[in-house]
Amino acid sequence: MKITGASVNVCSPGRNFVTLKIETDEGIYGLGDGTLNGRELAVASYITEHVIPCLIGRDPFQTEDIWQYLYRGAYWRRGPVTMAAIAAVDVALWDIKGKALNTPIYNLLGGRSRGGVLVYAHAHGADIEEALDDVGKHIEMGYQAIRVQSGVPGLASTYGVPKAGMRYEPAEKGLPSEGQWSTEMYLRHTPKLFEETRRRFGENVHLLHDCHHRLTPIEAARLGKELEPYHLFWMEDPVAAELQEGFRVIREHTTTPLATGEVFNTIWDGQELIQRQWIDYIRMSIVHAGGFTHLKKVADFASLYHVRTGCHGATDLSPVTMAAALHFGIAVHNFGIQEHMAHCEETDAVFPHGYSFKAGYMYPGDAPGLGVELDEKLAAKYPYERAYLPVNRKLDGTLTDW
Ligand code: KDG
Ligand code: MG
Repeated sequence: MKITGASVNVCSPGRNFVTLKIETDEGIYGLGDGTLNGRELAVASYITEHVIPCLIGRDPFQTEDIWQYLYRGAYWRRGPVTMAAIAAVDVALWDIKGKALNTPIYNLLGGRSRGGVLVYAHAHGADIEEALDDVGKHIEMGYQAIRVQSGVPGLASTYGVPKAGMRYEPAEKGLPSEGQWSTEMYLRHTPKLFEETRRRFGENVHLLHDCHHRLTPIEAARLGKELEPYHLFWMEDPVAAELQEGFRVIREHTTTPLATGEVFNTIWDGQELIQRQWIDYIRMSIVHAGGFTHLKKVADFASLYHVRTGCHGATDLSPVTMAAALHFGIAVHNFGIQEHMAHCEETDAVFPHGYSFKAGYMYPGDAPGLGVELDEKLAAKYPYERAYLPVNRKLDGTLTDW
């Protein structure tokens, strides 16, 4: 089999997505997601201008060699744009392999290690009461694991909480909006949120929380300690992780489990974190970390150190990545949990898919390959619209992590 052509589709059914389609001489094609929130066109151009010309004529079954060719062959390694482009190619090739062999991708990754993929949903509210109502709604929908975020009294906006009456979607059209941040206010408020959540819902639901890279190690250590009575499934991204050693300080002070890695692109971003057992869950995703070929190696490496997977799955990861994550999650032995932030109706219509949700678990379906399509005609009705993630400032105006 040979690759005969490839094209990049950029569309915006509710939000922007970058999708690669690779075609072969046998009429089989594969899809890959290359979406990088707020930087979509950089990946689209990287793939179109620099990657597609190198793919034509290659055997799509050679996923390892093509991965190495695109990674080592670029000389300029790593980084979110490069790795999202490589992921788009890698996932499309695995989709082709699965279709050609007439089997779902999970069978090529080792087969089923479990019956379903435990997922966590997002609950949020402008204050604790609203957030708790949302937790209740998600429990009624069948979720067994729920991330809880609430507005912080005194702050005009908070990460993870939508503007009144709107669906939560971090990227907004137009130039970046500016949020406000106060660590003091956040640290005073967050333990109360979880105290109330446990009081109302008891211990039979997994609770998660995302600090979104905003604390210093010692601040995160304090929060982790204060959250211990509420037995979180994890505290996510307590600190920005460029400095992996920052996690050592947190780890020395608290038994609250730690998760990080949604912004990592290769194993080298989290190698020390894993090897030193400073984290419990690695959140790297298929789209931002080079596809199945690299993420499988990360998971296998993590398994040696009792670290489990907890892949990023916000709405900026397209249904193509969601399907890929479910094949991955059902197959890898050290799977922990999968994030599930449901897409809007427009997105689901543009990407018809076979995966499903039932009673807290998701299932990849049994279609050959990924089990996701791209309706190109419908996609054309939703042209790309420039959008950015917000930026964040402390109360005195200092720019800080968002
Ligand atoms: O594009 C950025 C979002 O995907 C990110 O802010 C979502 O932190 C996130 C999460 O845990 O889902
Ligand atoms: Mg996060």
